[in-house]
Amino acid sequence: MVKAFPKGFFWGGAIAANQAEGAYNEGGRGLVQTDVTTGGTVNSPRYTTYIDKDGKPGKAGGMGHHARIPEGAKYAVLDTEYYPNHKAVDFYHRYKEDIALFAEMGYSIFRLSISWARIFPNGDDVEPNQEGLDFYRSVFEECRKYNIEPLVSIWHFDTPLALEENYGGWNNRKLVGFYVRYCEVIFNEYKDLVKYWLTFNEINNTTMFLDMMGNKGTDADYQAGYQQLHHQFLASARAVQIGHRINPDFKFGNMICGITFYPATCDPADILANQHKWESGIYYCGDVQVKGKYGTYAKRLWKEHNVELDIREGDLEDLANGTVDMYTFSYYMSNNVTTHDTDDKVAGNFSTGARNPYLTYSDWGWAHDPRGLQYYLEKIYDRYEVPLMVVENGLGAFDTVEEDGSIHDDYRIDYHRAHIKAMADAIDNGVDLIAYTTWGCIDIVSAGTGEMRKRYGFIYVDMDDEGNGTMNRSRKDSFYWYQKVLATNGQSALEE
Ligand code: P53
Repeated sequence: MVKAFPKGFFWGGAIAANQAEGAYNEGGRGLVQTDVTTGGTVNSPRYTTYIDKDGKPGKAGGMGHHARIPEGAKYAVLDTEYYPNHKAVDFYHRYKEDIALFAEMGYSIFRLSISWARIFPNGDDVEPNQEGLDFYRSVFEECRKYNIEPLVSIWHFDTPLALEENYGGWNNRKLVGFYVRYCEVIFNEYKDLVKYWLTFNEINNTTMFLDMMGNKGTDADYQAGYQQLHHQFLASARAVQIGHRINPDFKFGNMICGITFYPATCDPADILANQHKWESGIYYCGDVQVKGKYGTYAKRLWKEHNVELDIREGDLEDLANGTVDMYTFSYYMSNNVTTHDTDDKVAGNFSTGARNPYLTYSDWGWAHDPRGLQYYLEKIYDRYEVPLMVVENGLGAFDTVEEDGSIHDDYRIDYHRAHIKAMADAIDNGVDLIAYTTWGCIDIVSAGTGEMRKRYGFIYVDMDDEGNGTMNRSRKDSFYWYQKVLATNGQSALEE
């Protein structure tokens, strides 16, 4: 049988508000954590900036909720620093031009996120911010104009900063209520424009990375991480229930950072360690959100780190009643798990473990592993049997602009072609895969490093790591290649 993508398969691309929009202090928007996060590189971290209790500026290593600012300090934007997310690539003002380019490529779906702080600038405001609501209405209408289905992430690492400061972020159960209120507002507002929603982007990152990248999470880190996740699971489950009442046609997805883990050797201890990494890193969140209950191994995980979860009456019923309709995930790479000491380690941002001799690695240390995508798809589909979406996949790479302005990014084309073939193989093996949205269909600010030069787009944006450039958009070779793939429902990639 000839392999093919099913009729009506969704093809498109994905971005996130804080990495693309810019306009960080326009339209009544409140601050989020990336607004106080500097740029970094593959070898140097991003920093979170603050003013300490004595009024002295400072910066703490790490980003998002992993950054630890001193007691009594307040997050602050400092004059001495450059913050790449402030301008990002100005999608806020250029969305019409960008969506027209996506339509030219032939998108049938476009994944973007709503910035919570545009709707509720402080998170706990009584009334939503009308300018924020109008902005996304206009973006969704623009998509509809071209028959592009919006796929909307409700949270993409961007809790309003005021909720972090005044409530302690997701450590606080009150966040569940604030999130659900935000969801109710956007569901009612966009119920005729948006059908597909993702509740939390890469929800599993909070605990999955605690024992990766050289991290050694303490019991306190795990306690906090698992409690934050419990609150997010509840928030997601309640949002799903409310959403289905507001519009029974809504389809909800979870969203998992999908790393395929392999045992580095056939030592049974490695096989087991790998199985346990799947449980703690990948299944833990998927099981709650898709099956509606904590996994069989969850108690062991909590015990291992002396975690005492605050689970209240009714919580488990909420989780059971708020399961998602589809499983969605990002996929960039695989990782090797081993109990053995090894000198041959991968060092890159967000990739760790023993080097896999069968794979090549990107300039940022991410393994190029299309078979790992097929493996992930088949394993996950067999576990849950709900429709799957690959909502992020791409290659962060340096691009060179030729004198005539062209950009020959064959490496990116090769990366996507191989992953598209792997998806077709998984479909051939019975997997119900319904969508593919490539990451950063347009160049945007890297989440991990804050760089512009780690480019993922099929559309180039003229802008460097210090914010210099015209921000003009241009088409890379991959743009024309993907256009052909979409025009043939994937066939041209399978035949190359
Ligand atoms: P950047 C870690 C590992 C895999 C994916 O990442 C990850 C992360 C966290 O950065 O994040 C997703 O930009 C995330 C996007 C992000 C994209 O992968 O660090 O959902 O926001 O931009 C690529 O190269």
